[in-house]
Amino acid sequence: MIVSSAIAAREYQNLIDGAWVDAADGGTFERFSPAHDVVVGRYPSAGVADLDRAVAAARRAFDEGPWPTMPGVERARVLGRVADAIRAEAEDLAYVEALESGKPVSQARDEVLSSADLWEYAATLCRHTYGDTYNTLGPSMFGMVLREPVGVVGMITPWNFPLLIISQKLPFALAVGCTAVVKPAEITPGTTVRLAQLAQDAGLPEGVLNVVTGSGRVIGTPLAAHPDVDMLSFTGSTDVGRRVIEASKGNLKKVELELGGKNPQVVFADADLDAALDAVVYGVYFNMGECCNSGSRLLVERTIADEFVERVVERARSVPVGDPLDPATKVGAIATDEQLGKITELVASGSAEGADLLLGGSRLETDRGRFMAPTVFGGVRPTMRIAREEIFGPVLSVLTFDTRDEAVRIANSTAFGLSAGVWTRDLDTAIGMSRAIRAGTIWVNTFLDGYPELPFGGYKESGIGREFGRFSVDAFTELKTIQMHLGPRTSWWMPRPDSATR
Ligand code: TXE
Repeated sequence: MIVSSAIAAREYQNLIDGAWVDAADGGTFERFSPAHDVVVGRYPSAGVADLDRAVAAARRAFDEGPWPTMPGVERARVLGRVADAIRAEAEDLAYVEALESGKPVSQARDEVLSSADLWEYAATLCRHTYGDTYNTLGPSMFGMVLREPVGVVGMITPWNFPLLIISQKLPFALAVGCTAVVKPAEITPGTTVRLAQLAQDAGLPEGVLNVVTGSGRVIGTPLAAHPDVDMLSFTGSTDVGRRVIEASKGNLKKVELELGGKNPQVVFADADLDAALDAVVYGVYFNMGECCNSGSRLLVERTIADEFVERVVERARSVPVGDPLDPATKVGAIATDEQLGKITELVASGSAEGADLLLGGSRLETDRGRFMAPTVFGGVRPTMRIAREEIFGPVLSVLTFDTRDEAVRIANSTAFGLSAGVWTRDLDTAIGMSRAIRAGTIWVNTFLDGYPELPFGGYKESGIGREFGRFSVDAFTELKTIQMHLGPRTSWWMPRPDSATR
């Protein structure tokens, strides 16, 4: 395995009220590369005092403006400049992302460009957010519904797609005039801090965007609980999502959650099996399986199961695992020891519950870093932990079905409902499955595509609300109803002066 050398640590600060600052108590923490075991970033370890200052800045920037009332065209220009800046810095952002997360740099590059696309799309919403009017309430009443920014939005993001996930939230909130306090995952804060620099350079007014780096427990929970924060947008694990809801109850803030998944790819015998094979392998090993949309369950029709699974194992065996900085790598390092521990514990549970380990199953022997072998389990039953729990690693659980109804039952048999893939050439099966699977996104004869225009989010325990697209505006806005009376108003009980004289 190639292991890159000469990787230098970078120093970062927090952005609070337009100024780059250290933590008030001077505390710092380090992030190391999970592939190379060297320090790649040093960050302020923000505490509650830093968080309070960040929230106060966002509050002032919202209450006193000018951002929320600025003409949409001006906000659009700022967001457009951020998109251009992300593209201009794509190589460096991808490098930082690959080093901190362990993901292949080629994939990180794609994500950076997709992030720019999200900013560019959100810029269009600055000029295209509007309410409603009611001209049907009678001659003396006119009804208007305004969309107003919800206010200060707290954003807590995870480590698996740091720049992409903040770009699913932040530009959409900014587009409608919100201000923000962002807490990136302590494992991968680099690109979020860099993004804040680009946004500042693009002309975002002071205090509109504040970024604080630190632990979820120390500043994440207080951010979720903060009385001056109007909304919380969270992406991460379902467990922490529950804790965030708990913490947010004090001021009943709006909460939007993107959580885990245990997503099935359902392969019918009539499908284009070569295409399905490629997408199954890609769907589960992309981003080392550290992906809420990971296609971690393969549901395959029994008549083709033996041969198809044999081909999946064969293909999975040849997936290039290695140094994230090597352009040929498709599967990089696992983000943390804790995550690797969770993966190996769940793999052990699969064997203990009687599933057949067909490939992998253990950590790879390397001089440095933490790498997991692509793993496939056959003979999985829906009740096993590896069929129900999000592993967040390169582990595929294969289940078989005989009928479409059985496929639906198995697909819907977890607490999650984020996404699913359906592989068939039959229109009835494609539409029937798409309707029957309870998940926020269904891919038919494709997997893991995403467009800024199309909403994304989960059913059941996969989340609350939707990101992307024009629907994301719903989350970051409040509706205000204005009822306007026209002409003389009929009094409650007093006769009008003019009518008394008649
Ligand atoms: O996520 P967390 P972790 C899942 C995945 C993974 C597991 C743990 O299964 O194995 O989560 O990963 C902040 N109050 N996903 O621990 O803890 C934290 O600092 C407020 C799925 O990294 O959910 C980070 O910024 N905030 C997911 C963010 O929450 C808290 C992506 C997410 O971290 C907090 C990532 C607290 N008490 C992990 N504790 C997906 N579906 O995409 C932590 N945080």
